Amino acid sequence: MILDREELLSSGYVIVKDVLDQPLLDELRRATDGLLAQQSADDIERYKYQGSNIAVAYQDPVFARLFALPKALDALRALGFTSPRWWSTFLLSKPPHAPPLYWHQDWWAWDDPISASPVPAQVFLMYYLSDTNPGNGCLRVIPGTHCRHNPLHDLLPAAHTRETYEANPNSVIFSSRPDEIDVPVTAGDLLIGDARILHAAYANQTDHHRSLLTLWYFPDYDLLPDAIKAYAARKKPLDLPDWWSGEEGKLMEPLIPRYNGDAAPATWNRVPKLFY
Ligand SMILES: O=C(O)CCC(=O)C(=O)O
Repeated sequence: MILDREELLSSGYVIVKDVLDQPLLDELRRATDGLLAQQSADDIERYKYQGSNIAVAYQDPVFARLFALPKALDALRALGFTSPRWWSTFLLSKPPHAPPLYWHQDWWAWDDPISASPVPAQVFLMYYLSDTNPGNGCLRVIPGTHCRHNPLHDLLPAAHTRETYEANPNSVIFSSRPDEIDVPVTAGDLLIGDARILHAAYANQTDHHRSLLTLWYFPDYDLLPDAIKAYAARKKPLDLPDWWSGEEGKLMEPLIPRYNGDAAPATWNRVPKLFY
């Protein structure tokens, strides 16, 4: 697989075509529709701009197969990353006629000097489970904002906080930006992006839901500062399912971030500042 590392480093994202085959897409649709059906009314209201915000881990073995998908790990290798670790996954599903998602970025350790590196410490791997376009809620990005200041940075609150969940729909955080571009994809494509890039999503104006699985990885864990590793590895061990002793558990083991040193964990700070 040949991918352009320079494109990721300069624009902040790349698209890899046809990563999920039809049977895997079908399995993921079945598993994610099952999770969506269990949402509480409170969560549906709280996460209305994201559509849903469901933590996905080992509810179904198909998710472990997705997190360890050889084609996706090959894509990371082709981009020059050699020690990937999976951190978390969220199901963001816009119901029919859902509002747009606010502009934001998702990096969380802005006090650490690694935040100013041209190379991403953390990336998202996004899999949309249906074709996307501006009419059903495709992604929008402002290229280059993962490492360059943009006027929008000065207008945004920290992402995924009460301030964004309860934002007025007329707020600037939903505005059209002169330098934004649309990122429509075909179901099964893989969108890899720098956690620092400014992004948003259109409203879903259709009668069908639009589901997205966002997988978070540290693409080169071995190169990260100890403080980031210490934070990444401290997540409470999940209750492992019965199937962990089988094939899928073996696939996941090398992808789990671990840290045995004694560095203090990095501080959580989602407000960008190192560009200034
Ligand atoms: O829904 C989308 O297309 C993007 C979701 C996202 O970026 C987020 O919730 O952080």
